[in-house]
This record gives sequence, C-alpha cells and structure tokens, in this order.
Amino acid sequence: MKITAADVIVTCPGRNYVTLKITTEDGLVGWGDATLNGRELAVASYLRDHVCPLLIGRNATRITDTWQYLYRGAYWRRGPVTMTAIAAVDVALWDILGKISGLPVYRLLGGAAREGVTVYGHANGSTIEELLTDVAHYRDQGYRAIRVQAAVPGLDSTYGIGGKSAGHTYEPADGEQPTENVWDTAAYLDFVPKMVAAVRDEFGPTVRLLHDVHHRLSPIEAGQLGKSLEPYRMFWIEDSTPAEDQSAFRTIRQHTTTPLAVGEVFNSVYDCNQLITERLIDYIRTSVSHTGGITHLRDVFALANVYGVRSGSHGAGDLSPVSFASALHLDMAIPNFGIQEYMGHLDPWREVFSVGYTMHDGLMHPGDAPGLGVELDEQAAARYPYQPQYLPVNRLTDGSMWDW
Ligand code: GCO
Ligand code: MG
Repeated sequence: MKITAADVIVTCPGRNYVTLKITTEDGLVGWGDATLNGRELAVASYLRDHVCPLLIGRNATRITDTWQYLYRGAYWRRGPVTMTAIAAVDVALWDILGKISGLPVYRLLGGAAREGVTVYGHANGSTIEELLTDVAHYRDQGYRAIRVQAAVPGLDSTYGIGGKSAGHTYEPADGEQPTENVWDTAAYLDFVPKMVAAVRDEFGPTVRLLHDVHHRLSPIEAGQLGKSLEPYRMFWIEDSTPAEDQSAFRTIRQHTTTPLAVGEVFNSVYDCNQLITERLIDYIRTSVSHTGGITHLRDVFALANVYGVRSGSHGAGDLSPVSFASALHLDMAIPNFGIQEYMGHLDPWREVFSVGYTMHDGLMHPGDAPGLGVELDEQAAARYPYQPQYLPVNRLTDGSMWDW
C-alpha cells in the first residue's frame, strides 16, 4: 500500500502541536506527533522540506525499513529535531498498519501485558497546604501515583507549579522572550524533604510519590537529596542532574537508595545505554515522540528490560494526544512497564483531537479502535494558528545561567 501524501499541520488549541498526516493510496490516514516544545517550526521544516518528499511512493507497511531509511540512510543522525521527525513518521505508519489490519496498535506490539496503564498526575501548590489539597484531589479521582511539587519559600518562581487549567498543570510559556526564573539550591534542598514529609504524614505510606528536580543539582547534591528522602520511600526522583552526563549517575547511586528516573530529553538509545547497562537508574523516561517513535522506543525498553530497568514515559501536555496514545499502546504491551506520566492537555484541545483512551480507577487504556485511536480535525486545527512560545530559562541568584 503506497504512501500518496505526507502533510504537516501546525496548530495551537491550548498549546502548539505539530502533527504529521500520512495518506495512503487507499485513502487511509495515519497521524504522528512531531511536537518539540519551543522549537516546533524546526521539526515542521525538517519534515516538510526534507522527509515528506522521501515518503511519497513508499510502501506504508514497511515500518522498519522506513525507520532505517530515515535514520541509517541519513548521514546526520540523532538529535531532538531529527528524532522527533522520524518519530512522527514511525507513529503514523503504526497507526496506518493498525487501520489496515483492524487492530489497535498494542495488539500489533504483542498484545496486552496488563489490564491497564498506571499513570501519575501532577499535584502542586504555592504552599505545602495548597499542595496537600491538590494531592487529595488526585487521590479522590483514583490516581495511584502522584507527583508532588511546591513553591520553594524565598524564590519568586519554582518549576512545576506553573498554571492550572481544567485540573491540569502546565508550564507558562511566553511569546517574545523566555521567562527568567531564579534558582537557589540551598533553599531547595532544605525545603523538599519537609514538603514530602508533610505529604506522607497526611496521606500515609501507600500512595506512590514522585518528584521532578528538572536537572538542577550536581551529582553530590542529588545524592544528598536522595538520602534525605529515603525515610519517605519515594517512587522516584526524576532528572536530578543534567541528563547528558550519564556517568554522573554513578555518584548519585553511591549515595542513595531513592529510585532514580531520567530520560525525557533523550533522543536515542545512545543517550542512555550506559545508564541502563550499568544499572545506574531504575526508570527510563524517554518519550515516543522524541525518541524516534514506537519502533526505537521499543528497542530502548527491550535493552532496559535485560538490566531490570523499567519504563516511565514522559507524558507532559506539550506532547500531543497522538503521542500520548502511542505511549499508552507501548505501555500496554511491554514486559517492563513501570509507570506513565499523564498531565492531560489544555482546552480547547478536544475541538482538534478526538481520542479513544480512557481512565478508570487510576489505570488508563488506549481503547480498541484500529490504529492509535486518535483523529485530528483539520478544519478545527486551522482555527487555532501557531503562537510563538518559549520554555523558561533559569539563573542563579547571582545572575549565572543555570539549567532549567
Ligand atoms: C515533565 C517535564 C515537563 C517538561 C516539558 C518540557 O516531567 O513532565 O519535566 O514539565 O518541562 O515537557 O517541554
Ligand atoms: Mg520532567
């Protein structure tokens, strides 16, 4: 079945999403998410100008060969722009294969290895009291795992407590220039154990608690944080140091038994092979749409499975519902699933995307429609044109640039 068209749709129903639409000679349509937060148009151009022309006339069902053609066949490999573009093609082809065969993608990947996908939600607050109210809100909705973040006293802004819409948190984004945040490691390391202690005290020993450090600590500081949180038995601490330095995790590991997760900024298995084979982490958090699609992420998780590392895929709201659905399909099928982030999407996203995934009692299911179970309404998408947006940047209190 030949590919006859490949089109890129850029739309902003709440936030910017880049979607690849692949059409076959039989009129089947497959969708892939090509969104790279704050760098959206770079991927749109990579697809439109360099990849889409290569797809016309190719057999839509040769998914592995197309992946190899776009990755191995290109001299310039890896990187977030390239791998997000390849991911969009790959996911759209899995969607088409599902539609051809009449099966949901998770069944093509080997079938359900569990009844549903355990997800974690984002609770936050500008004070610990507000955070406790938000944790109760997630618990009452049936969530079995909750990420906890609260404003660090003395700092004007803190990662993870951004805005809220329709019950979901999101990072505020600015048009003209990025927002500048200020960071103080000492204040943070003093505050976080108190915050987590308050949550444990209120909600007891069984709810799974997670926390995102967002790449701000040195390895030895991350070791200190992990050690200070050991009494509260975290499910994980995420991205405690800048993720490109894999050997840093040896230092963290030597100093704490708190489980470690990292990976939302990774683009290929070569970003995390040392982390996995040396068992330096417990959860690998790569996303379908930034790591070359279902085909490559399945390889990453297969390697992780050999070394006892579990999945914990990124599921932020800046990944589109197409990406989130594809993550759920993979989560259903792999043996070493750990947990899935679920941040939801900002209104009016439902005007543009219709989805088949559902949530019940803290577990999500991708649905049984053929393919991914997600469709995009192009007329609705056209009503929400692209809006330039940046992620924030971060500085220390003396003005030095820092990791955000
Ligand atoms: C998460 C992430 C997000 C990222 C965002 C960047 O754990 O969900 O850290 O909040 O900041 O996806 O684009
Ligand atoms: Mg994160």
